[in-house]
Amino acid sequence: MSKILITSALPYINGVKHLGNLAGSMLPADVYARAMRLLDYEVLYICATDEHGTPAELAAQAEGMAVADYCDKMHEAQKSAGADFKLSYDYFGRSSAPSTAALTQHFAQVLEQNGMIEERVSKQVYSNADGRYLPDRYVEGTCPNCAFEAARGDQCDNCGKLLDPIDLIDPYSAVSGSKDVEVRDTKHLYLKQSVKSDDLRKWVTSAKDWPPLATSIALKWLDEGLRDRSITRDLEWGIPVVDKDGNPRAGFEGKVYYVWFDAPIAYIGATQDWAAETGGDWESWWRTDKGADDVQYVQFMGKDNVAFHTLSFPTTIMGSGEPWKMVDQLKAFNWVTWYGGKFSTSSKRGVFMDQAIDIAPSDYWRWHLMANAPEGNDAAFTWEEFQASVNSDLANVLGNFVNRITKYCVGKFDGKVPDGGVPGEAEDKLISEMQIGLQYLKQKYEQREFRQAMFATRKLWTAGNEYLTQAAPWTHYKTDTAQAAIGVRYGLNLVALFAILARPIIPDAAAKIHAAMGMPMLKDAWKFMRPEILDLDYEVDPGDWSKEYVTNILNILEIGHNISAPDVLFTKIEDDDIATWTERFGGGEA
Ligand code: B3M
Ligand code: ZN
Repeated sequence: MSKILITSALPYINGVKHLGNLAGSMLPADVYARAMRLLDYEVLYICATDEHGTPAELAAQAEGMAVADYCDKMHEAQKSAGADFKLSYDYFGRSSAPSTAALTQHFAQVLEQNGMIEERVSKQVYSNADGRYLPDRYVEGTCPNCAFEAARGDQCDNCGKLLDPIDLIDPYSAVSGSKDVEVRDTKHLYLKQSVKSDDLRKWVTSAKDWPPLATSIALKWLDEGLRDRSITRDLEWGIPVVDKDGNPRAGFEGKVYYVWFDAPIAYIGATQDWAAETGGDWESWWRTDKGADDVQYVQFMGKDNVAFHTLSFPTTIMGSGEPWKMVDQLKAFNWVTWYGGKFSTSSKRGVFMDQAIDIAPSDYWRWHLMANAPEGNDAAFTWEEFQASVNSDLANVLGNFVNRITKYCVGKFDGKVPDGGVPGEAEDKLISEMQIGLQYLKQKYEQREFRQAMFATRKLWTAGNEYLTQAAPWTHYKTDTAQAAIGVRYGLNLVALFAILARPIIPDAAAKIHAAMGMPMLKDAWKFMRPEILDLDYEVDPGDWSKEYVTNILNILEIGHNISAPDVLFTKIEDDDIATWTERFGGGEA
């Protein structure tokens, strides 16, 4: 398979996301997309803002804006936050685009034709003062479980219990505050997920290369017995409900589809919008009858989104009976916590993307968050560990290495890759470390094991430093310049290699090193990480990563090629910085 479709969970529109959201979906998707592009796969990375639902209406109302205007503004804010973090989306779309509306209505129509959608009557809170039904968070009242007086209709913030609005004691409207509310019967559409339980179980259990977190969440829901879900809501903002012929549905005036029904469909809608803008062929990515059966489709998301992607959305797709591409690998993440607790804007705990970029360059965050990706467990963010990642990994290990050898070459060899010398013990040791390390790294990227990929990267950097210490060109220089030359030459080739390996993780530093080394930013520069496509004039067993092959990598710069020393790549984080940030954003004291 040479085509990889990547989507990361669509960030909800009501605010720029915090570092935890970034680390659990968009950032790993980006690192993966960049790594796979370097490995010469054809990659399409699609994301979008998720713009429907009650939180969007409520947030707009709180800002005194029309919902559509609010969404325009927040879409731009999220798009620019993504650009600041160098998220390399091929397209960053919007679930409010006409493409997604048309697709959503199409799916609803075919699902109904296939008997997968049913009208049911349910009880709901109606506000006489507001003249409307109050969905989810539009109702507040006293929690039946803990007596907390400001529980939201969908969940109590005090005891955490999931609620149904009609269970609230003394309910009132969150829109107007009016207590003049009553429970009435109302119609909604239900997606008959239960019908698909067996098919879903078969699909989930046969899925390959999903982390246990994803599979276990899906199976837990299936084991508990899948319930049919209401896919409409009493809201103005959203996609209008249609009947089985695609016409406005009688009795559903003032209702729209539930945000979680249309949001995953927006993956497809945004791909259509990408195609319209670029002349691409969206069907070859999404329709298995149009070539998408050759696509490897990988989704990235936090664990709270897994049920929707393993059960509801697949029900939509399967239930349509149409040849849509389904996810192949679902990479799910645990939480990044703030010193073990929750991120919270209101109580000044945690950092949001727009603030983070003001205090440190994106490379620093990208490296730290990926080296500590919440894969096996939740991962606590602390300022101290952030400082340690930047200072020891980036500044001391990588930065120092690049600096040391490029400066030395500029000083003693006129900034030219020097000839001469015979490889010996130090080079042999380096080559065998690279044989193992490069192969391992490539495998970890392909398996989407980000902590291990970062660990492997750091290990290669360390091996480089150890090599320089052993080869010690500065010691040999006075007595044997040829012996010094070989250390410098291998050192520079390592810099070139590290620049390429840095591209998925720390793209800004990578670009600086590429520039200093006079290397073009080739799209497929990492070809030499993929022996099977590298056009070599000798035989290489891809599973082997032979000594000859790795030696070739470490001699890729031409003799006499000009290099320069890059400016400081990473500035260390001082204890004073940590004190200032802790004061501003909270820290271990809470
Ligand atoms: N918007 C994530 C969230 O807000 C949700 C993801 C949708 S993915 C189709 O929790
Ligand atoms: Zn409660």
